[in-house]
Amino acid sequence: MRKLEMCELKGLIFDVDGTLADTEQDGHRVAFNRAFADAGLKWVWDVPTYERLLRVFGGKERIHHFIKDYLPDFESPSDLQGFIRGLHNRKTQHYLELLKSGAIPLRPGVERLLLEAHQSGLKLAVASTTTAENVTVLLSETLGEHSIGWFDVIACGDIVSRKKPAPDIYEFVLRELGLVADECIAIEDSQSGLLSATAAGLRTIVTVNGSTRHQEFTAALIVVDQLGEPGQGFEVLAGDAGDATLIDVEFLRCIHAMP
Ligand code: XBP
Ligand code: MG
Repeated sequence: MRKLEMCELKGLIFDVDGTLADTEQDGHRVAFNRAFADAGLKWVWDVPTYERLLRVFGGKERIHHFIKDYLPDFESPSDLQGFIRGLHNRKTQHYLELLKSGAIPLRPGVERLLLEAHQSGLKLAVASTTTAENVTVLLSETLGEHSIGWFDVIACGDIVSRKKPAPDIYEFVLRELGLVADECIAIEDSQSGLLSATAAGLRTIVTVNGSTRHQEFTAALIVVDQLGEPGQGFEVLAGDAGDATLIDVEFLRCIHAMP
């Protein structure tokens, strides 16, 4: 039996892309295509292609995978990594511009839950594969710059060498928070994210989106279609939410305390 003090929920760790906001198809994909066009490349990632490419986490890794698997005749420059880094830097500029234009809102229930969790004294963290500036600008554009201060740890991108589905980013966050996995819950949107969080020992809630809805989430505590708002409850896709209609701190404490 777990010790009582180990049962207290102390931290909440959020994935970003697909979890806080639907960033991929209208944000990252568009930014990649703009960067390719800037570089004079005729590469266009349409929606179905990008959906497939999303299996590879990390923008630089995704471009590398595309070159290797989709462009067998591409004459790689001698410094392929440098070439990819240049493209990816340009992509990040385009992505930040999209965020600053207000093109990418938070998903339902995200602002409500972040605010409640912050006010109730839970430690908050981000564990994301994306570039750090993408996260801080998303937060400041949607919630105001002060919201960055709600987070004890914002861990992103190349801060670890192995990206999701490896557990490294969640292990890093736990070390930085000074908490053990048992004291936290992770919130993810994808199978690779779930694998990463559970491999770090974290109990994980999955909030799916259009791209991830049909993935496999057996290891999740519960799978919902959104965090929910009053009057716009979530749909439970797997697991038992009892009478709850949205994910709030009380719900998190209950589900965390379950054996
Ligand atoms: C999702 C990712 C990211 C983004 C693109 O991250 O894999 O790579 O698609 O961002 P998560 P970058 O779900 O872990 O937040 O181009 O900055 O990598
Ligand atoms: Mg995600």
